Amino acid sequence: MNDKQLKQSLLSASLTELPPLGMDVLSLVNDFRRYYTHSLGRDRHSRSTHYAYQALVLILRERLMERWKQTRYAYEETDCKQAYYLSLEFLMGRALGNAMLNLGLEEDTALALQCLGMELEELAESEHDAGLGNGGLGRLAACFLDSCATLQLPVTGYGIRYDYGMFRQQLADGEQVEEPDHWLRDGNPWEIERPEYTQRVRFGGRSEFQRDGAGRLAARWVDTNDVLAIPYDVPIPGYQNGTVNTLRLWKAAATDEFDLGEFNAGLYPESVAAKNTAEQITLVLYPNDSSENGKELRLRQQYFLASASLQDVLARWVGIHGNDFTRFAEKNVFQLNDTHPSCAVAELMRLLMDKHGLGWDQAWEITARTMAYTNHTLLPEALEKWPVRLFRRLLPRLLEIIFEINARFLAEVARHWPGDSERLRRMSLIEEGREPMVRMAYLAIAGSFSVNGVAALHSRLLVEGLFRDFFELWPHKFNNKTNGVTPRRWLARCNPGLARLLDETIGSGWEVDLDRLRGLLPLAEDGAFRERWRQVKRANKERLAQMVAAECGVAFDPQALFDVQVKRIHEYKRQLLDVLHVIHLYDRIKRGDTTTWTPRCVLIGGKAAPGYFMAKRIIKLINNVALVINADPEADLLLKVAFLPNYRVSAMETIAPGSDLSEQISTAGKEASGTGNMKFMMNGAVTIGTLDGANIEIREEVGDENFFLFGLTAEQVEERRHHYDPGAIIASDEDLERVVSLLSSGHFNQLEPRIFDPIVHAITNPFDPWLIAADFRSYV
Ligand code: 26Q
Repeated sequence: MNDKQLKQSLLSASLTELPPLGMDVLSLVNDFRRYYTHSLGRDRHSRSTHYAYQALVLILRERLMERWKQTRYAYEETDCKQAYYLSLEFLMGRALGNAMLNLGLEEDTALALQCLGMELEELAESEHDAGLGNGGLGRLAACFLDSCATLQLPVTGYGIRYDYGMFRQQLADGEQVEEPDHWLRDGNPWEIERPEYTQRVRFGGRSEFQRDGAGRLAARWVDTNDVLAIPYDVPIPGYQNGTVNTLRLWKAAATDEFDLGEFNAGLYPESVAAKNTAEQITLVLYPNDSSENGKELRLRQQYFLASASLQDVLARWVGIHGNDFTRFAEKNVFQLNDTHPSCAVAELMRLLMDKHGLGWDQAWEITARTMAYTNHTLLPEALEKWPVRLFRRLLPRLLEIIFEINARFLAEVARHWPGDSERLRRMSLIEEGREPMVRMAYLAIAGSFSVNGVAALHSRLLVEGLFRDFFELWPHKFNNKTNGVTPRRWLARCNPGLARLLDETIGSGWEVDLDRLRGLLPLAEDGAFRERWRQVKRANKERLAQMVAAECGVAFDPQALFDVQVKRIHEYKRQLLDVLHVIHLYDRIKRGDTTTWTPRCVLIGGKAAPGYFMAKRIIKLINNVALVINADPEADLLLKVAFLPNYRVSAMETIAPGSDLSEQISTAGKEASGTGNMKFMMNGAVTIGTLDGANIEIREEVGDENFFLFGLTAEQVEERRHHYDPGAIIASDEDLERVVSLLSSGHFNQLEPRIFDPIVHAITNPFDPWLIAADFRSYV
C-alpha cells in the first residue's frame, strides 16, 4: 500500500467501524495489562490497589464508550422526544460494580483479575462514593437514571459537579464531626470533560429595553458578571441492553474577559479573587436536606444549573431547527427535582424571548408544556422562598419575568374567583411582608403541566393541604408517582447470594421485571428453599457484623435479630422513638424481665445537617446509650447497640442485605415517601412502620403479615395535636415513665450534666410536633 492508498483507506474507515472490544476473560486480561503498563506506566514493582482500580475502570469505560456513542446516534436519528432531569443532587455512590453488572461483565472481570493475581472485591472497595447528594431526593435521581437507561428511555440528567460532596461524618466523644469530602482528589476516571459544550451564565447587572426592528420592546441584560459552565459527562449504562445515557454535570469557571477587565485597570490580585467568586459556585454541596434559607451562594448554584442546562438543550435545538420552536414542546420535557432548579421556569422564558426572539405567549405556551415539577416534602417550613431583594440583585431580568408571570397568573385567579382577595394573597407567587419573598413552589406549579407527589398518601395530602388552592384551579396538573429504587443496584448487585437463589428458583429476568418475584410465593413453605434463604441471610449478616465491628467496635452476633434504622437524622423520622425503645429494652433487662426475649442488635446510622442542633444531640444520645448498654455484662447476650458513622450509599449496600428488621417509624403524614424502606424490604427484611409515605403501598404489596404496623394515622396525628398531653401519657404508662426517668436522671450522661435536657423537653412538650409519646406504647 502506498502513502496515497493508506490515506484513502484511513479516510474511508469511519470511527464507527472500529472493531468492537472483546467481552471475554482473555480480552479483559490483555486490556488490563496494556492499561496498567502502557497507559498508567506501572509495572510489577508498583503493585497498588489504586492503579489496578484505574486500569480496571479504563477497560470498562472503553466498553461503555462505544455503546454511549451508539445510543446518542440512535436518539439523534430517530428524532425522539427527550427528557431532562434537572437536579441539584445526584447521589450516585460507586460506579464500578454497577458498570460491570450492567455490561454483563461481573463474572468475567472477577476471573480476569484472578488470573492477574488480584481480588475484584478489594479494588471495588477502594472506590470513593460519588456523594453529590444529601439523601432520598439525590438517590432517587440516581435510581431514575439507572432505570431510564434500562428502559432505553432518552433521558439526560443535568446536575452540578461539586468539588466537595456530602461531608464525611466522624464521631468524637459520640458527637458528629464533619470532614470535607474531596472526592475528586485522585481524579475521577468516570467523567469526560466536554469543553466544546461550555455555556455562559450571567449574574447581576440590570436590564435595558430597546425597540427592535419590528418595533417590539426587547430586553437586554447588561453589565453582568458572567461565569462559564463547563460540562463533565458521566456514562449511565442500562442493564445489559447496549444503552448508555448521560449525566451531565456542570463545573463553574471564570471567564477570561472578566479577569482582563480588572487586570487592565491594574487590579491583578482583584482579578484573581474574582476568579474565586465564579468558581465558588460549584465548590460545595449544601449539606442540608430541609432548607437553607436565603443563602446567596445556593441561589447562584440553582440558577447556574438551570441556565446552563437550558442553554445546552436550546443550543442543540437551534443547531438542527434554527429559531423555529414550533415543535419544541413536543420533543422536550424538563423534570424539576423539587423546587431547587425551578428558576428554570423563568429562565426558559428569558432565553426564548430575549435570545431567540419569541413573544410572551409563544414562550409561555412552550414553557408551561415542557416543565414538570416533583414535590418531595409536606413540611411547610421546607418550602423554598427567596427574598425578592436578593433576586433583584442577582437575577434582575429573571425577577421581571417572575413579576410578569405573577401578574398574568393572578389575573387568571381573579377571573376564576372574582372578588376573592384573600385567595389572591394566598396564591401569589410573591409573599408580601416586610421582606417580600418569591415562593418557588408556586412558580414551579404555575409554570408546569404536571405536579407530582412521591407516594399515594403524600400526593393526596398535597392536594388537600399545601397546594389545595392550586388543585382547585388546575386539578388536571396534579398526580402521583410513587418512588422506586433500582433492583439492579439494590438487589442484583448488593445481594449476590440472594440474586443467585432467585435465578436458580424463578430464573433471571426479575432484574428488569420485579413482579416476577411473585414466582417465589409457592416456595414460601418449601423447606429446602427456606434453608437456602436462611443461609444467604446468615452470610449477609456476618458481612454486616464485620462492618459494624470494624467501624463501631461493637460485636454483633449474627444469630441475634438485626434491627436497623439508617437515614438522615431528623426529628420527624423519629430516631428518638427508636432510642426510647432501646432504653426500654435495657430497662427490662435490668428488671430481669427477660423470660420471652429475642437477642437483638440495634444499628442506627445517618448524618445530621451541621446546623441542626436537635439532630446532633440525638446522635450523641444514641452513642451514650450504646456505651452504657454495650459495657453492661447483664445485657451482653441480649442487647447490643451501635451508631454507624458516615452512612452513605456504599454502606447501605452492605446494610440492607444484612438486616432483619427495617425501622420506618416517621410521624404519619411527614415522610413524603421513603426509599430505604423499599431497599430493606426487597432484601428480605420485615418492616416495622407507621402508615406513612410509601410504607402504605409496600404493606399493600407484601401483606399485613410481613409488616408490623403501629402508630397514629396521618388524620389522627392532625386531630391529636389539639389535645396532646404527653405528661398524662407518660404518667399512665409505667414503661415509658421509667424510660423518661432514666433519661432525665442523667443515667446516660453521668459526666455530662444536663446535655439531654433538650431531648426530655422535646418528649414532654405538649407542642411536640412529632408526637413521640403518643406512639410509644403501640411501637413497643
Ligand atoms: C433546599 C434549599 C437550600 C438548601 C438545601 C435544600 C434541600 C436539599 C435537599 C432541601 C431538601 C433536600 C432533600 C430532600 C429529600 O431528600 N427528601 C426526601 O425525598 C425522597 C425522594 O422523594 C423521599 O423518599 C423522602 O421521603 C423525602 O424526605
